[in-house]
Amino acid sequence: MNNSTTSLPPVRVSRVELRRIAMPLVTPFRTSFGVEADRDILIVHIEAELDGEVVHGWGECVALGEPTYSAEYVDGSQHVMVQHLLPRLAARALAGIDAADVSDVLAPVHGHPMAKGAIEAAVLDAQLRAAGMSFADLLGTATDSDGRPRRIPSGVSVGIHDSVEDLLKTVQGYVDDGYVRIKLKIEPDSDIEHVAAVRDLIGPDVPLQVDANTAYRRTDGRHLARLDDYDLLLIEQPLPEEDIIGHARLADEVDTPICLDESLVSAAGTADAIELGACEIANIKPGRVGGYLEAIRIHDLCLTLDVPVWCGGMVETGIGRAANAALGALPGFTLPGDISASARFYAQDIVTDPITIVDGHVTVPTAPGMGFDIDSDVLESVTTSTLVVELDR
Ligand code: OSB
Ligand code: MG
Repeated sequence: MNNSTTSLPPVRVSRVELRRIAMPLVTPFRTSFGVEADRDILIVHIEAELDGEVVHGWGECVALGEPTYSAEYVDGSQHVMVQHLLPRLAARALAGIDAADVSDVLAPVHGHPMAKGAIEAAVLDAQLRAAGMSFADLLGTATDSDGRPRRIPSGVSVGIHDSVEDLLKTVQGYVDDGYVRIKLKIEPDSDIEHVAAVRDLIGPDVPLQVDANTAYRRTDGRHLARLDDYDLLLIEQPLPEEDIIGHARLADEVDTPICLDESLVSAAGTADAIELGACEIANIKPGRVGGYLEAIRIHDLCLTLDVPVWCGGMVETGIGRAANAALGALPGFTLPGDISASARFYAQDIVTDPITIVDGHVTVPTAPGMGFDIDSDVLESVTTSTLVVELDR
């Protein structure tokens, strides 16, 4: 796949359904920016047509309920889609559009990568379904070199716990589930002691990393260097997203590799962060960078520059989770991703074949489209509102 086309036949899109769903989490998920107990998720459903056949396409917008991870939030994503993105897309979509065109058409609107990425994903899903091809086939990640179904190692992201005792119980549960890598959410006052206790529990051989979601300041270098004692794979996004130079300085002060999440919103910006020495490892999240196609470009860039990458998550349903698993099997993804089982977050997923883990691994899904099929009954039961946008009026 090159930059300007997916090489799939374009589809005509006439109708877009914006569906909001309410998804309770199995346990509240606490990060340095807040606690999430229910996900309010915007699903983009397009009705498309190719050679007289109707095809559907689905994309998940990963924006959270509040603008606390990044500036996007789900009400804002829906608003920008209805008022600014879909009107700009309408003419092209009606005439026939390729997913690779979406970001160019939407480029006049600044920001809103999660909203744009969800639309692009829905178009790509429809094109792939029309072609009877999976995203993994398009990427070449469906099978390993022996032709067997491809499996990728699965890591789990563990929220901040008030007590170390509770944290250890939670972590032990995930180790028992088979997860091959543990990521601890941290913040000042819930960091060194928590990491030390978890390292002691899991022993030296289980890969461990931490994610601060911007909770530290430039002056915290010496404090964060204390994490060097626990053999962590990486420290994810310690400083505010715009502080690239601060991350570069931290990378000199701390032995543990510095990984960026929030700071990376495009391939161009990722190249700059790497050149400045701020990004020793990259977390690639398709929603944060405007879609799967930009995510692939960042992967390709990092592979060329020898920067290890891994696939992040945004507590996705089976829609985003399936696509992340196909993406996360590309060769540059040399570290386990936050691609856990659907059941780590949801008692009931909205897809017919939710992601599971077996022996610590996820099998790359190969269903036509982005790798999932919608369970319409479940989807209906969790839908809180539906807004239809007809592109021909
Ligand atoms: O920073 O990686 C993050 C969840 C929501 C928002 C930001 C982040 C996360 C996670 C969970 O860490 C990742 C997942 O398992 O989906
Ligand atoms: Mg993160």
